[in-house]
Amino acid sequence: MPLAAAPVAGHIRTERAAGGEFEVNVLTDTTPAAPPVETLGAEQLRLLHALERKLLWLSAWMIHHANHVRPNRDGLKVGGHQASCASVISIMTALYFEILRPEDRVAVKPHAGPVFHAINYLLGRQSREKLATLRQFSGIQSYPSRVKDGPEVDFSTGSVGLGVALTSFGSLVQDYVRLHGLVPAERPAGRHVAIVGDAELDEGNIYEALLEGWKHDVRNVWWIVDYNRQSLDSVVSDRLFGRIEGLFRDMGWNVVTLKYGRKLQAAFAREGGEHLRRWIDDCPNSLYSALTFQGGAAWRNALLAELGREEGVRAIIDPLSDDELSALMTNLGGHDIETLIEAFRAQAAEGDQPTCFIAYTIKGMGLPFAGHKDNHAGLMTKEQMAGFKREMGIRDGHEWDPFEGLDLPEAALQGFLASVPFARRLAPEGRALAAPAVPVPTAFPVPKVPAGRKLSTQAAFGDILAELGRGQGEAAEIARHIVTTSPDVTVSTNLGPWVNRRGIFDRHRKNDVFRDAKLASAQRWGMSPDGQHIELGIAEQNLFLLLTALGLSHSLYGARLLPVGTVYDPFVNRGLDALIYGCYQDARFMLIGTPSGVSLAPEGGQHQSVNTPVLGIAQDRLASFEPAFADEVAVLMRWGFEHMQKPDGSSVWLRLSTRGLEQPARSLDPAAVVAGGYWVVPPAPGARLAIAYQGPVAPEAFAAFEEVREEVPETGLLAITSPDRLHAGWLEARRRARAGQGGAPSWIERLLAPLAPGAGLVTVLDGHPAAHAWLGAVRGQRVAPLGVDRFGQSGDLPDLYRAYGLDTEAILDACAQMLLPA
Ligand SMILES: Cc1ncc(C[n+]2csc(CCOP(=O)(O)OP(=O)(O)O)c2C)c(N)n1
Ligand SMILES: [Mg+2]
Repeated sequence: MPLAAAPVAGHIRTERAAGGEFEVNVLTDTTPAAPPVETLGAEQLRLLHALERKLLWLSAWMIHHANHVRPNRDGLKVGGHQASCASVISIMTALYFEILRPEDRVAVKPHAGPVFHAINYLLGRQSREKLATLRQFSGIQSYPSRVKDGPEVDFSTGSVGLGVALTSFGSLVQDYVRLHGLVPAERPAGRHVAIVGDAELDEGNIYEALLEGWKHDVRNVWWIVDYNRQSLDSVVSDRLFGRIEGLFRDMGWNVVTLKYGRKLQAAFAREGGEHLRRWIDDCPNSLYSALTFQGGAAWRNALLAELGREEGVRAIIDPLSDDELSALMTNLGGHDIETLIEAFRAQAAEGDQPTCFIAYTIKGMGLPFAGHKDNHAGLMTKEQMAGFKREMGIRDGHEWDPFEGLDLPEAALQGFLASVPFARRLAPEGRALAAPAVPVPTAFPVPKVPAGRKLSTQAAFGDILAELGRGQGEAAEIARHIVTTSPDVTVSTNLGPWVNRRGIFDRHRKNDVFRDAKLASAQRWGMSPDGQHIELGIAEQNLFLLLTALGLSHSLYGARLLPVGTVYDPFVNRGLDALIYGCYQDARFMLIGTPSGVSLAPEGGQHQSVNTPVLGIAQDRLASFEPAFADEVAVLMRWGFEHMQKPDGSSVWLRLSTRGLEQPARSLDPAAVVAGGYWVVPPAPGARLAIAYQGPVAPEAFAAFEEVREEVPETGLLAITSPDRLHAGWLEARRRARAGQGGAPSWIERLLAPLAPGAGLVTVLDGHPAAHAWLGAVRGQRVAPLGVDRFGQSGDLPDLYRAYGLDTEAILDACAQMLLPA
């Protein structure tokens, strides 16, 4: 069935805007309508308060147990963040036990990991044994991790800011798969929720994502900021959030500020209450934090000194004990379950506008170091814990009991937990969905080049993708599932022909104005919900976050996508943390880094990528390659689409070039290309010399080889397509050998076996030579690694290759050195 005709859960409405009239495809939200905003019943409130108390206890105990109860073998601090957990208890109680639906997807702020696991424990989705393994090997990770902590985690977090932004891209991807009819229409669409530490909003990637989300009209996203006005080092500047609120509104977000809880609001409503409100409103964050830490007597002194003479104020304060006064003064919106639930429900009933909730909280609320500016990594002492334990009514030996210390019948608590909406199963397979693999055609078309014409790997990539984009024959299915994206370098990375065939994705149908006006352009850029290219602004972190969301689609939304993202290879560095983050959660995508190295020549300078081959070796869950010829590109793209879908596969990175090369007429062994290298000309047994090349410097290596062979006929010529795969295979073989498992030698050991033990290997790539320098360790051969270790000079190819020592002369010199008697 052609994509355009796929059933779409939604309807079209026409909207008018400054740019004219356009159609809006409105997804039907099959989520059961939010209940009308109603006040919570007394019984429900009691249950929720009991669960709040339990989460506060369990999260603090998990961390205490890891630090003080479990044996410590190395004397190192285990750590954990009791104060960060305490700050967000009420927010997470309200969400998980009342507001969230099974189809919602959540990013939990990293330092609230223990609260998250405690919630799952209460819901019967986490074991008691596992709770005791926080930060232990194979135990619960320091921060929620999709890969290590199991299917309850929707988005990993840890590098602050990234998980937050990922929710926005997740929502976009959910819309994409629904509009393309790749998921059953009856499956409800979820809301994407991030529970955000306020310091996370210092990260620039948040604002990049907000801008991009606005462009794509992202809906159904909630960011709930745990506004404790504390980061790691300090108390946050007072006036900052006024600015931040404005930024959200400018990006089309609704902002809901939850500053005061019920008790304070009731106090404000009394005579003199206005003075109290103004005083708190004007109170600097640091003073408020200090008074919170000091407690009731300090609050009384401060309030009496400043407001004692104001009408009505003493009548509010005087009847209260120190503890009651402290409870009143710290009754902020983010700690008041009723305020929270009411606000969430009201917003849910409101519609799908992205919303930022700013929930005022106190870091460490309910713990001895509440409000103290140094509490970020603070842990309760054993004595403090003993007091806290008494206060919580926990008997020795019952620390992990789910209902210990709660003054409600166990059956009532159990019944409530079983009935919360989030406890329903999303699908028979659980929270992590699945989608079958998309069949990949047995061979990909290799672009045909007339004799004498040259072709670059970048052009070959564009041609192959465009050919797949025809969706003919065997390619029909894969073409439906490929989705491309690029941060404003779509045309210059040769994605143009694919985009012309498959269109640009947008929830709103927008015509191509140039095309309608019959103005000549090679690009046909009409936008529609059927399009298969997601065009991004330049910010590279957004590219990697979108690739991450697309690359998790099978697991999050039950629809298999084959994402392909193109970026100038040097600017991988600009988004590197987000790329690593995507790999960390095992997202599956194909990254095309092009152009790369100094071979982009006059266009180079600041655009040269030097370190990327080394990054490709070092990054886990990312198989990286650098082909030289079009037939290799075809092999690697085909293999990549398959590898991306395998349970034990990974993402794939192809480093490509704009340098055109004459294409060899030959038949290739695809397995060798994938394994990382092959002999173009095998060496004679016992040869003293070989030349190895990677990528676009092939012609220089070929020329040097022809000359060397005249004098040293035994020499071999090795094509390296992936130092990463060679290196990984070598390490794996060594690991197996150490474990006494023996087995076949690695591919690189086999490749190098015909050379003499002390043979010289001259290697060359347009990238950092460290990518090859390790080859000498494989069989003790000597390596002369040629490559680029300086940066930033543009020029033409002959000048650059000469300057950096990649030209035929340099290769010949290195060969000569290798042949000199030692
Ligand atoms: C990218 C990144 N930089 C630095 C850190 C170290 N770090 C961990 S938490 C934190 C401050 C967190 O403050 P906030 O987000 O307000 O959380 P909370 O107050 O709730 O603990 C910092 C700087 C990190 N985890 N990630
Ligand atoms: Mg904070």
